[in-house]
Amino acid sequence: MKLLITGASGGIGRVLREGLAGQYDLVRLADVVPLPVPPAANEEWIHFDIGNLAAATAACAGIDCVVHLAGIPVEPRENAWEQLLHANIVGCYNMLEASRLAGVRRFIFASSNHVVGFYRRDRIVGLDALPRPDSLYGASKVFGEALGRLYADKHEISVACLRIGSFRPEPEDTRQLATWISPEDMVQLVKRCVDAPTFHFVVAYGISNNEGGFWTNRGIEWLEYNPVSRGQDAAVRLANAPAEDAIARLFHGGSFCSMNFEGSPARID
Ligand code: 15L
Repeated sequence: MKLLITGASGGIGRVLREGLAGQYDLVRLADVVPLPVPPAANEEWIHFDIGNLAAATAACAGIDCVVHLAGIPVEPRENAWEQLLHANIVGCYNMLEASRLAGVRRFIFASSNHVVGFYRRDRIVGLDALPRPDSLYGASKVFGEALGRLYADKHEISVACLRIGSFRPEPEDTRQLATWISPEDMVQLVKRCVDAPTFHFVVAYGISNNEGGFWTNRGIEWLEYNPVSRGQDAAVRLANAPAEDAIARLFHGGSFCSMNFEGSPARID
């Protein structure tokens, strides 16, 4: 099994690299910035911009599974559309199309919980919920998931879309008690998707074993993702954390929902 990890120098990339070390024949690590630690014996470093299809295709040569983490991981405050268009829309298309051209058979996409950010917190959402993005960032991830579905159905690439919650060493605020995914669980989830017997298309919520979570992975027990960390263990430490604003606390996406909000909460069921 030969992996390509895009965004390998980022927060999730670094943790995956460490957590998957020595387990695959090759891990090709791609980023536009250098790796914090030089490549080990079964690793390669490759520098390319995901905006460049030819470079992306070359990066996919000989690869069995792409783990696509690269992209803008937040709602940018400035030039949001231009930044997201390049990194999350064009970049995601290029990586899927490069995978097709290079004969990659499996693609794991770092999607986000912000594809369902405008669901109300009293509603637990499963894997078949319609998208309700809370930001341009969330909408860019909806696009990535849709494109993934297309490449699974039309080009027979196995695609996994991981709706990652709050990836942090520890929960940092009260919302993250529900949305947290620990580094350990993140590694487990990606590894399950890499190692699973052939599948067609799957969506999974990237969350730890949190009490009071907003999302359920019911229906994909076959993936055998069994998170071990528990957000609630940080509840006492966060008892006096600042309260969320009036819009953020209504919806799954928290502060992504209140950013630039001009709507009427009563109309959002
Ligand atoms: C995300 O998708 C972001 O990448 C991350 O930085 C967090 O903000 C996270 O969602 C979250 O919802 O907490």
